[in-house]
Amino acid sequence: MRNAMATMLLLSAAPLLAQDQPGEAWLELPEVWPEVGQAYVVNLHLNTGAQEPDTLQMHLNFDTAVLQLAFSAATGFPPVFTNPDLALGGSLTAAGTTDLQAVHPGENPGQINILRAGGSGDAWDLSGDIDMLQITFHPQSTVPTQITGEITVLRDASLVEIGAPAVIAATIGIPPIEDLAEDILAGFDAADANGDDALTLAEVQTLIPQLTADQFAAIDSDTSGGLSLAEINGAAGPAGEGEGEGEGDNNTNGCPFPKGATTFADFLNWLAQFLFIGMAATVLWKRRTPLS
Ligand SMILES: [Ca+2]
Ligand SMILES: [Ca+2]
Repeated sequence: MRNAMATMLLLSAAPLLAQDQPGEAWLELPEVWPEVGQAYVVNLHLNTGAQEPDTLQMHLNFDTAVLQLAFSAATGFPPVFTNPDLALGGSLTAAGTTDLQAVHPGENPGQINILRAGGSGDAWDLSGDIDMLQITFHPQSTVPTQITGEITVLRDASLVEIGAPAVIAATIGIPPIEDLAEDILAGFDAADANGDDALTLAEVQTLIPQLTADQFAAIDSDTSGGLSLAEINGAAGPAGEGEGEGEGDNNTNGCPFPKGATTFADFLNWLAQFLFIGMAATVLWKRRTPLS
């Protein structure tokens, strides 16, 4: 379970691929980890399918203890915080679209509301994967946090709904080394391009583009420049070992089952095969025994 959670964390921390369902929105994240004091620019995409939308309503939520918008200024009354860093995406700008409202409400600084109230005959002249917004955050911390939200309304020029209400979610922040190790473990074979049973920094970065040399070094305990399964298992901690076993933390090198999920899993696999062969042999033996 933890493995799966860690994988989810990383998958969402990596730049997200385009969604293929009309009506979906998603966040494209930078290929670097967030840093306190460094602008962190997130791009919001929207897939309108083949339709040219005319009406849009969506919102995003984020934790202001971890993420703050780069700049906010109150305008009008009641105060509405309009953020210049909520820049329109390239494709919207190219289409000459200036009527998208993106507001950062003063009464709820952890929310961005995005609205485009159109009407029949007032459709945007664009479709497909649209760059909606570029949102500049200033990370206050690098702990993993989520940006969530949803599209509630997306309609075409005939006011036909495009897709269904869709959830928007991404996790950003730097996972602990043991979570990183678990994700490397899960993608080990795919990342080991040259099949030498060790992962170089470049190979690991095909899996986790944001992984830094320092994070790599934290797992490369023998400083060989390559990560072996044993090193990654060691960095992954006891999470991968049997939850009910309780033996992982106390394992030493002298133990018949060295610390690591793979080795223990191999043992279980061997045990299952042993039992299966035993059962098969019993069945065969019984079949060969004449009925009396
Ligand atoms: Ca390799
Ligand atoms: Ca090594």
